[in-house]
Amino acid sequence: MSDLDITNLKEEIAKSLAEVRTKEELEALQIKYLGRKGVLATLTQGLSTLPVEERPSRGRQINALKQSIINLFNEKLQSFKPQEKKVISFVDIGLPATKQELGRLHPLTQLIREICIIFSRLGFVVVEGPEIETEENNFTGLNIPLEHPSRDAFDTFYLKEQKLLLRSHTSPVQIRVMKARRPPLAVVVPGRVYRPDALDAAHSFMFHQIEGFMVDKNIKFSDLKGVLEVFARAVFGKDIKMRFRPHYFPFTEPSAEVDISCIICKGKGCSVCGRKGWLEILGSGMIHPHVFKYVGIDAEKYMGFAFGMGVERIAMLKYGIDDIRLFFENDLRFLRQF
Ligand code: 2U9
Repeated sequence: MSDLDITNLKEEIAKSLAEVRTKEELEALQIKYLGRKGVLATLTQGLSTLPVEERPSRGRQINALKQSIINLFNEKLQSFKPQEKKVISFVDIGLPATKQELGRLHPLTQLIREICIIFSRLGFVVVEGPEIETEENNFTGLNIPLEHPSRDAFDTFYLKEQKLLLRSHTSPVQIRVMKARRPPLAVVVPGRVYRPDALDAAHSFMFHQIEGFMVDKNIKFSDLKGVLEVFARAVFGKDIKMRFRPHYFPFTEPSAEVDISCIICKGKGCSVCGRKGWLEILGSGMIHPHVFKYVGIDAEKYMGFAFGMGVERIAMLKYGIDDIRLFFENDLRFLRQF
């Protein structure tokens, strides 16, 4: 092999390497030239056919050629290694941003907070209590007699242990507060309550109540009316009318149910209000002297009003929802509207 052949071979390899695009192509080329039966190996084998005195210088030539070819292959191999720094520091500011799904509060949580804020502006404090209660707090303290149907196992979830139950209303929290603190008191209590009702469009075995009470010297029924009017206007709009209908609750005397003029037909009568023109929103009354006696507050000295409402009912009226189950099914098409 002449010097010219060696230069040609180097150029031939450099040209082939320039066209290589993949590691597989590079490997194939490597086998062709540097492999056991490759071009370089053949050249080396050819040494034995030369006269003995020419072999050393030709051997050195072939070795130098082999080394320079190995260098060419190594250079090409380097070009396939990932250029890490460049890739990592590359930020394409033209790409659209990844969308962040924002969560939100459940509509009932939103409404509970809204109602609590309305009452706290009027001076009420918010108190929460346990969902597992005693019969005393849930019934006895509230002047609910032993034979009252709400005490029946069909109307209250009783637990096996220690005569405990799942509270059927939030009123036991008010008993706890009145036992622990002295008047003047103005308290609202939001929370879950439980009743063994079959699930349908209007009933759920778990729902939410907010109730409140105020106790001081000289608290009158007119104070109750004023507070509830501020509440109803804030939730349903300032144009609504209100009426108090006489009713009976064991824990208040006198008692009244409160209606607002129908927010759909403005009192004319429609399918939502059952042609009555009025929607019932809550129960209320003046706290019964028996309740004051039970918690150790002097009923001769103090007076108070109390009210209670179902939050789901308020939400259904406010937003025109006709099925209570929508609140608990976790359907995002419903929840995203709030
Ligand atoms: C104490 C004394 C009295 C709270 C009251 C109501 C009337 C009432 C119901 C409305 C619909 C509950 O969700 S509902 O089923 N509530 O009608 N609640 S007065 O009276 C109290 C509370 C605590 C110590």
